[in-house]
Amino acid sequence: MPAFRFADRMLEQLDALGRISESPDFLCRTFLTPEHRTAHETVAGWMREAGMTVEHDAAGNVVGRYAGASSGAPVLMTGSHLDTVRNAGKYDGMLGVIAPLACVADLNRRGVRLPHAIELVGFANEEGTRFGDAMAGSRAIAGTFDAATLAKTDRQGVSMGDAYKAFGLDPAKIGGCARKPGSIAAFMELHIEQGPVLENNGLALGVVTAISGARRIRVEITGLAGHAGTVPMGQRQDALVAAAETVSFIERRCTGTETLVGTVGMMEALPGAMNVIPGRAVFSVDIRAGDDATRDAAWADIETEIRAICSRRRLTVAFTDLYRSTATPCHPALMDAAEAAITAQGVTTMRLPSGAGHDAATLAPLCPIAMIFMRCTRGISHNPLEAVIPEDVELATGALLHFIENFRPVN
Ligand code: HGY
Ligand code: MN
Ligand code: MN
Repeated sequence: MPAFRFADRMLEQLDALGRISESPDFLCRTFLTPEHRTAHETVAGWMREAGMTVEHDAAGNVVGRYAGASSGAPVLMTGSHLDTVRNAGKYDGMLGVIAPLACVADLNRRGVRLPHAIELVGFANEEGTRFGDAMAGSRAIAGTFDAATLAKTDRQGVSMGDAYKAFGLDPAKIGGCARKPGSIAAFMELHIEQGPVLENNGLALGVVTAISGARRIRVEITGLAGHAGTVPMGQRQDALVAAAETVSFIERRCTGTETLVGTVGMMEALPGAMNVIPGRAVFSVDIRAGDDATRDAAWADIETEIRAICSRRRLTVAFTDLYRSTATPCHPALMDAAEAAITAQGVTTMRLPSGAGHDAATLAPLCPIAMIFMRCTRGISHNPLEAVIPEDVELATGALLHFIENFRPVN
């Protein structure tokens, strides 16, 4: 006898998706790879079992549809991403696909048709792990996909456009994924919080108020490679030392301002030999804040400081913008509906911003958006230690089902 109405099956499905990885050693499932296809086809099978029709769209998303009581009914869209970061946890994104799937399966079991249709999307490339640029799947649906993105290349030099073709998709058809304005009544995303706030407040679920806007920049510092044993310390043009100074400055500049965060997640010292002074340093900067002005002011200071460090050390520097998203508020009436759905589960809740980016923010130009956060253990995410409490999964899915069943379009 299952312990829960939803969570037992859901946790099995999340475990199954957690085993679909490019590496036997850790979870990594990136854009336009065989593992992308396997995960999407697995979810498509579950969608069909739940009574949905399924489409794999030209952008690489998997889209399930549960018709409403009448044709032409407005559409409530929900979902999240099925791709992951490297060495990922198995709930970031996937929870937001498996929970609505459980909701639709329950509606289908009960023979319930709602005044609105439900579209459940497993988005592609929310993380941007392979090409740096993120949100390709949700941008395609929102109608904001930029074809210039197709020129972005992965570490092997493969462009996104070529990867689409190798995957069997025609990038020229991505524009056709765009939903017409007004065709989607709202988008609701359930996601783990990926931070400690809910847990610190002893709460299982929260209502998201706004989603931070992020910028990702690639920085390449060039000096002069040299012999580690012969070049005196005062005569070096060491690119890695300049990069190290930069990382410390980023931490100082981003500390002390509410919602502002700065991260250097990737760093390469080239040519990468122990007895060679690094002639090049290539690294990523991820900078975010609750409002774009705070974020952009911080980046302006960081860029100025990098240029000063390089000038002092007789180095050159090049910046490449990889990704940019804007800080996005959630819809007030949908936040109220989400709060009502949570309290209907017999628990209290709170409202909180999201420091993480989400497909929901990308869909904001298309329709009103809302998010429900679910507690994750110690707030850990983007890490295989990511963990959830089955009772929370049950509560979150009950709240999501309440939101879905009671949804009414907002203006
Ligand atoms: O980076 C993010 O905020 C999200 O995990 N893509
Ligand atoms: Mn993530
Ligand atoms: Mn995510």
